[in-house]
Amino acid sequence: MMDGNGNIKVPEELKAKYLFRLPQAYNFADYIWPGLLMSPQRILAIRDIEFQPSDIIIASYPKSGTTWVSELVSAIVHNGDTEAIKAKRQHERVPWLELNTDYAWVKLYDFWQSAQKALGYSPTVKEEDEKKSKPVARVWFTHLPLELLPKSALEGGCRIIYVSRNPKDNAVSFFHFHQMARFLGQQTTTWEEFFPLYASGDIYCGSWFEHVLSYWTFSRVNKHVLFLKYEDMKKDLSREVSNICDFIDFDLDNEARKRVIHHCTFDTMKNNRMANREGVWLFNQARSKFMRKGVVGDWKNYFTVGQSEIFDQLYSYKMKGSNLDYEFDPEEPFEGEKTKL
Ligand code: PPS
Repeated sequence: MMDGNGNIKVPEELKAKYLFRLPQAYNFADYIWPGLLMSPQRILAIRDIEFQPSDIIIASYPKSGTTWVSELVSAIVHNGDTEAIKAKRQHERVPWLELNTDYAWVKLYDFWQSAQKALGYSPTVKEEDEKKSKPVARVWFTHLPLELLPKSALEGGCRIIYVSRNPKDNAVSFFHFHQMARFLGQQTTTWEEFFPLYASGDIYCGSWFEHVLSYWTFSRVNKHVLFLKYEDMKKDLSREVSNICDFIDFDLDNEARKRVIHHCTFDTMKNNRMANREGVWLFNQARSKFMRKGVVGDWKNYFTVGQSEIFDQLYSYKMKGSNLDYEFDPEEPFEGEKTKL
């Protein structure tokens, strides 16, 4: 399946089927984009955003732990005031950088959200509490490939936290995501169809290898970029919280730190409507939960022996010389996050 240059050949009709199933799909800068959310105009316009040094961008290939890191960073910059952040949905605290906010449906959604607050169906924050819990930094998340990041971010104008995940678990999570994300067409694509598309990178956000390796190389020569791995966070969340705090020069006292860690465990986040994307129109959680399993090693339930062998070959080829490697198997059963306090 892989040629001598590390390319995976995907039948043309499979690629066409994927594009057909992706609502308003278009090609821009050599990537496939879901037209329900993003426009070339928006992607070009954000190239010129001027960031402040305290701003933080959380970047990732989709399904790598973006929401997890977003909740962690949001909790940290709110000084561990987890009660305050429970009163606001994550996307209000950590917006999606490349989302085209000019679309009528986005405006309608914002209006609906405000109406829910006004009618008391959704928590509201009192003005005095809003002031008290003001975050010390602005935070966004993005799935943009490195070369499309705003220029000011590339030039060190803000901090970037990149989170990555082993590509086998990432593929499985992305497969389920395609079934529930309305903007990806709630695709009924089978795993057999999805696997070659993922391996070749003929999908939204392109190749995992290109995305991750470009940010990895960038992080090694730029002090304003922190590179994280999902598997490290599963192993020792406390250590990664310290890592993030050091990176953004922020001190959390011990109590605040405990609160942040508890607030960001899989079970707490799964049951927190403000973090689990419940009620967000973009996702049909009746098909698959956003907070699905949150484990390392779920790929074993999907990859056939043959697919695993092909992927291992591809992985060795693409990652060679990068000095970057991932854990694919949990060392011990992951019954819950190790939260060394
Ligand atoms: S997205 O749509 O790209 O923003 O998705 P993303 O947030 O990057 O990834 C979603 C996966 O991350 C898992 N997740 C977590 N795992 C462990 N602990 C916590 N707290 C946590 N929060 C989110 C989520 O369950 C998705 O992985 P899967 O494997 O599908 O369960």
